[in-house]
Amino acid sequence: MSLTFYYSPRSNASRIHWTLAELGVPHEVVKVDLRAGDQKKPEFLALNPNGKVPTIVLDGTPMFESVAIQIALGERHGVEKGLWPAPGSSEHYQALTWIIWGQVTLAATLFRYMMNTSEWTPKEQHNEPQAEAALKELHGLLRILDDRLDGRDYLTGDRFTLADLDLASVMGWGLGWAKIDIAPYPKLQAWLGRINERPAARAVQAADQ
Ligand SMILES: N[C@@H](CCC(=O)N[C@@H](CS)C(=O)NCC(=O)O)C(=O)O
Repeated sequence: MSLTFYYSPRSNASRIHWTLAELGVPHEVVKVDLRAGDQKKPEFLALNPNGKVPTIVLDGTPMFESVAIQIALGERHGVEKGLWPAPGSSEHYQALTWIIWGQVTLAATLFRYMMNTSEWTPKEQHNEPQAEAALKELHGLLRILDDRLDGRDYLTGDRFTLADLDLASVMGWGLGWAKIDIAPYPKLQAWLGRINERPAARAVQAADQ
């Protein structure tokens, strides 16, 4: 088994850093200096033509898109560690549903809100009605998540999985950045608290500073 992880701190790669810490899988880390433009170098583009992290090379095969990497690592190493449900189980289908929802629906809405409000995007590209619509949609999604966690400690039941990790990671950067108060979502708030207390989460947050 060989695994090389192309990483940059405080980026989308942090969730994979956290996953690898949870799994305790041996791997090599290659730091990609995004400010210096390492991600645009031909040798990196040959692995990921998008020029983005995270990227991994798993037994010689390059992979990109954090959610695809999460699922591959979960299926390969997470099942035996109890961090990913056995393929074909009901929990597996639930984990797939929520991990993809986190990316395709929740993160995309957060991103839309960000594009219309952030100081990182030029003001002339901001659109107030779009921002308002995205924020309203976001609150609807947080309500869905809070309801999902009613009577469940984690997304698929009483066991933490990499789906929880992935969504909590989106929340970590997104909600903090968007300054969204999650007090109206107490189950969501308690779930985030439980996840962020995990030793691997604390270790990675400290290393990411
Ligand atoms: N959808 C991709 C997004 C990856 C992404 O946007 N990575 C950013 C860091 S957060 C990046 O590498 N940016 C470098 C660049 O755009 O030049 C994923 O989830 O892996």
